[in-house]
Parts: sequence; C-alpha cells; structure tokens
Amino acid sequence: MSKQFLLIALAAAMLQSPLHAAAAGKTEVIRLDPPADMASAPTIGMLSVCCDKSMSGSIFEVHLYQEEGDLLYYSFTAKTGKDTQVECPFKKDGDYQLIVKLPQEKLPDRRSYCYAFSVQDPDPADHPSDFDATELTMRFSVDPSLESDRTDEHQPELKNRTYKGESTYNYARKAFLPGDANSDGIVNAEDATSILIAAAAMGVNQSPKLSSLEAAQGELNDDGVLNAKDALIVLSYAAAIGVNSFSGNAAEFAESRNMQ
Ligand SMILES: [Ca+2]
Ligand SMILES: [Ca+2]
Repeated sequence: MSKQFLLIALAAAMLQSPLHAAAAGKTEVIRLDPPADMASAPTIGMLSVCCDKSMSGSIFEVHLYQEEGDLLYYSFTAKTGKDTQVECPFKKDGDYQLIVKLPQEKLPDRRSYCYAFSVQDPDPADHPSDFDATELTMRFSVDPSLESDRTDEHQPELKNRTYKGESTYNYARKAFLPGDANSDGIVNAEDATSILIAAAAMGVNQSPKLSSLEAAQGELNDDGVLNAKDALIVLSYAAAIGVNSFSGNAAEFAESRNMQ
C-alpha cells in the first residue's frame, strides 16, 4: 500500500491571449502507453488533461524535472473536431510541469503556458494512514465571452483513499474555425489556395507564411502535414456547404467522408 501525499502547487505563468470559441463535440479518450521504464512500476498518481475541440492544434507536454535536466513524459496534440483527454501516470515523487502550447492567430509561434505541480510525500512518517492514489485533473477550454483568461481551482479532497484535485482553465480566445487557413472567418476556395501555396513553400524549405493558428485550422485530416489533401477537403467541403448537403465544420466533413 502506498502512502502518498499530493502537493499541488499550481503556479501558473499565465499570459493573456486572444479569444477562441468552444463548441460541443463527441468525446474521444486518447490513452497513451507509459514509457517502458514505467510499465511495470506502480503508479502513485494520475494526471488527467481534458480539453474540448476549441483547443484544437494545442500541444500538451508533461515534464519531470531532474537534476540532470527535465525528462519529457508525454506529448500529444489536441485534435481538430474532437474532445481530447489524456491520462498520465506518475511512478515517483517529483516536480512536474505541464506545458500547454496554444496556436496563435497572429503570432508565428505558439504561445506557451506552464503549470507547475509537485507529486511528493513531504514526510511519510507524519501520514501513516494516508491514501493509496492521487488524482489531478486539469480541464482546458475556451470561452468567447471572456475578456481575459480565468482559472478556477477547486479545493482538493480525500475520498475512498484517493486524494483528488481539479483545476479548470478558461481561455479567452478567438473562434477556432477548421479549414480557415487565411483566418478571414469563412471557409472557401481561397483557403485551399492558401494551403497549396504554403505546401509549395514548405516543399522548397521556405516559410509557409501562415500563423500557427492558420496552419492548425488548415490541417484537416489529422495527418500532421499541411498539403494538397487538406486543400482538397476544403474544396469538397465548400462545394457541399454551397448546396446545403452538409451542416458541420470542415474537420467533421473530412471525418464523415473518410478523407483522413
Ligand atoms: Ca478563409
Ligand atoms: Ca493534413
């Protein structure tokens, strides 16, 4: 039986960011296999990261800090058009950091947010009847009604020998529009052109000249590459919308038509 204590120090180096709209979507749970050296070790805690599709294109990383440098435990990208959840088990005490990288509308780089937390037992002797497991949940979403970012941290509780903590981060960010590769608010053939121009530039090792948000919005088939396949999806989607044969967004269109 492990006797652990979870000390959550959410020192959020939070910066302000532009606005982004949330939308309901079906839930997809992504489970990542733990690193090989963790596979047979008991876990002392679990970090759950949840985000809705408004966080599409964002990158989430979990690091463990060690004397010789930080160790990356997990990295995943929130997918377009789906809700995402990742669960990260910890096998040992230590200082961790969750890094969230959001695609930006105007800046060429993603903006990073760092959330530091510790999983540690400050003095095991003082807690002889502590708990078997620890859980920390972080939820990320965007709220277009907000003027600035907001953090809600709930008081941790002990229940069924599990120590639980939860925090919600609401980002005030502009609407994420799948397919809108030139960020003019609509999805049409011009976006296909932008994607093809960007793909051609990258083909000769030149800058795609898209913001990270535009690139994330243009990457429709979740293969991690911005190319003619995505442009074709945009054209097909625009044609379907034009004759009212589809009512969702471009990412949902790609999935419904199996254009992955
Ligand atoms: Ca557009
Ligand atoms: Ca693609």
